[in-house]
Amino acid sequence: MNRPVTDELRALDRAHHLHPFTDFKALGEEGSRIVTHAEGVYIHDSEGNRILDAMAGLWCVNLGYGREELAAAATEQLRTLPYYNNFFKTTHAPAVRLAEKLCALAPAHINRVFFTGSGSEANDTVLRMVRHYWALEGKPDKQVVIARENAYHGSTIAGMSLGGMAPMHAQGGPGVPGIVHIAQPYWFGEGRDRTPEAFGRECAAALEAKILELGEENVAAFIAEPVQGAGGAIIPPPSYWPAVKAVLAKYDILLVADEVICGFGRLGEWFGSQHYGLEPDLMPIAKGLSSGYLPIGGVLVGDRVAETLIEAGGEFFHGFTYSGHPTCAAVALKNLELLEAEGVVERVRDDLGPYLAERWASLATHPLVGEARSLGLIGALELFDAASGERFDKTLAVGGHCRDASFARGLVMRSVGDTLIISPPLVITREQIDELVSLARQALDDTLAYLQRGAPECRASGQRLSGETTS
Ligand code: PXG
Repeated sequence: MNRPVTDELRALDRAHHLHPFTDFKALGEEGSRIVTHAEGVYIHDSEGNRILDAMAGLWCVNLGYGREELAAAATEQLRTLPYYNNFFKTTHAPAVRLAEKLCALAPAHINRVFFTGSGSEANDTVLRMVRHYWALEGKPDKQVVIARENAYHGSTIAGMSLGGMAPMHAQGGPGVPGIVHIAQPYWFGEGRDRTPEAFGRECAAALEAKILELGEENVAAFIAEPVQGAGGAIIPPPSYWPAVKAVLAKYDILLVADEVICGFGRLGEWFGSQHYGLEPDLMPIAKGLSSGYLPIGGVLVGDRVAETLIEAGGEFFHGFTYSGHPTCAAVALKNLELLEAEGVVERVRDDLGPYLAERWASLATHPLVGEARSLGLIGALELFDAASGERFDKTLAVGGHCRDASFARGLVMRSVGDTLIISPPLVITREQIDELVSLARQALDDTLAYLQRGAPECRASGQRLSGETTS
């Protein structure tokens, strides 16, 4: 450990750096962990710890850390053409080749892509594009987008508005008008008094009820993550998507599948939509597109929407300086080529996903765990009080405590309230999955010991528990 450098960086961080989604004051008191380097599925910090990164950075490092081929692709492109735009009738090979590759991987009805710099920008693009589409179709009243509570679609104003995160809606003034939210298919959190089957159908029925309430003639699109990520790795009951598909088939409404997390192998298919047999009109993408090595996103645009936009003529007044950035595109293309050449997506589907499912399910017998679920390489543990079958009092911050215990044991998990979630790099091995599950069990044991030591008394004395401050 290099203590002077760590101390210096912590002090400078406190003095000058406002972190995303962070309580600035609390983090200032606690100080940041400084990540120095990474390889494979492990990150290293400045205090000499090696930590298994079961969040793949922030749901994005699908190919794992330290891939020389990606560094080489970036270097080569930086030397040849580091930047040029795609405005004013120009383009360049990396953007074109990446567009072609993405359309080859996407379902057959998707043959166009609009590039952005991030997932949030992708969803801003979605909102502008669906409304423009309906205007071109001569139905300018079709403006409203139906989204879901507790969804995450980004942190720009449009991304936040499409998302259903109540704390985000409560800050920064009003969001974009014309966006409404319906119930999420979160069985453990909101439907445990029904069967998953019935609850899934009920959530789909909420979509139809909302369409009827608004009037089909006013509804532009329904947007949803195939599996909700940031909301808590919420895998819908098996009845949900078929019932939603049946509703959408009855009405002329576009389907937007937000693939920012589910895309690029996470669920064992190239896109989460393919796992559920969806045929979305639009698919926002980012994160795993470049394995997070460089920032890039986009919207995959199905033929129905693309053909109208193209045939109508007239400019679509939308785009970003970094739309199709050549260096980001070159890295993304190499990333897709490597995922394909190494059979990563198939391995998640046929081997690693089923293996994780079996190992992860073994945690369900732990006294703190109410449910252990996974699909592909996404997983969640729902913490609860086995004695009562109820959630813990929020002030105990049990999830935050477990997340910190996990970090201390050498495993990055993320907590969303009292839900612990994982989304490891897709190149994780079976042995590393064993290590992940064993470290998660130790973190659960530590958390149980903390509760048995009398966490409520800690609270009553006003002691702050580390980890309750940052999400
Ligand atoms: N859609 C989905 C489904 C996402 O998960 C975005 C859009 C926005 O992407 P950008 O690139 O603009 O961040 C995301 C991002 C978390 C967390 O705490 C998740 C995201 C971002 C930040 C934090 O789990 N997902």
